[in-house]
Amino acid sequence: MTDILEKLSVCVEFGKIDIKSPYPPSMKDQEGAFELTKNALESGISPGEILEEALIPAMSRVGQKFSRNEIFVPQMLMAAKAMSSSMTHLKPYYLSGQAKRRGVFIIGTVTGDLHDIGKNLVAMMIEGSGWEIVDLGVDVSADKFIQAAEKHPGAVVGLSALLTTTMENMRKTVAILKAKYPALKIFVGGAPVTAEYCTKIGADFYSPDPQGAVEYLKTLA
Ligand code: B1M
Repeated sequence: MTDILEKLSVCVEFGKIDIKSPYPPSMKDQEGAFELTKNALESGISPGEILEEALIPAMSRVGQKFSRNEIFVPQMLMAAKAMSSSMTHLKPYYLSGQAKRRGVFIIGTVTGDLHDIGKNLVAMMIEGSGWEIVDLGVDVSADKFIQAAEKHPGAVVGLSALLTTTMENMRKTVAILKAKYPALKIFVGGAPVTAEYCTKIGADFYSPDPQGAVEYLKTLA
């Protein structure tokens, strides 16, 4: 890994958002994830490398430390903010190169779940592959998904869940949506979700990552 990606990964892991950010105190006045991402892109490192080699491994380390009670929610939140500041530079790359919209993809994180980094990533990748995105945000009720499906006939719906406790809300949302729109294609994902769970709750497709989502959607449009 290049020096710049290593530094970026450390910034995300420790929640250093940008040069002005006072947190963490040990990194005061140093460039943060915002500047380093910009520098990395300017030096020719691809958005994919930045994501795969710096950002995702950093968030994975954050998760492991949180599991071991070595860090707590505030630190995790700062790491998420640093990752989001990096993503502001990557987003235009994911959005470029689209000729025409292939369809509408409605996406949201299910009720009770506030995690949106992975969901945003999936949305960006799908948008970059030519789909119009209707992003309903986080903590999205089944009603909101229904309203969006009504407004966009023929759309595909994507549900994200990051907590084992909110997987049940994913199941309920799928059941409500399928009862109203049996032909609606529903895509599920998020760290605790599996292919088996997808089948069990009657969703149509599961992918552990954004690329799988993009590939699946290619088969539909
Ligand atoms: Co939370 N959190 N969190 N958290 N958090 C996890 C998920 C956790 C695994 C950490 C841990 O314990 N190791 C754990 C869940 C445990 C469990 O349920 N088994 C956890 C917990 C417990 C909690 C709280 C309950 C903590 C508390 O308050 N005590 C709380 C819950 C709040 C709520 O939602 N109601 C909470 C809060 C938070 C923050 C707000 C501080 C922050 C979220 C900020 C935000 O999203 N804006 C946060 C963060 C940052 C994390 C970790 C560290 C990172 C998540 C992340 O962004 N990963 C996470 C640990 C971890 O995952 N390593 C953790 C990077 C992202 C790119 O990956 O979201 O998995 P991910 O998305 C992937 C795939 O899953 C997939 O593609 C993405 C890219 O590869 N994917 C899809 C995701 N959605 C998809 C949809 C698809 C297809 C693929 O189709 C539709």
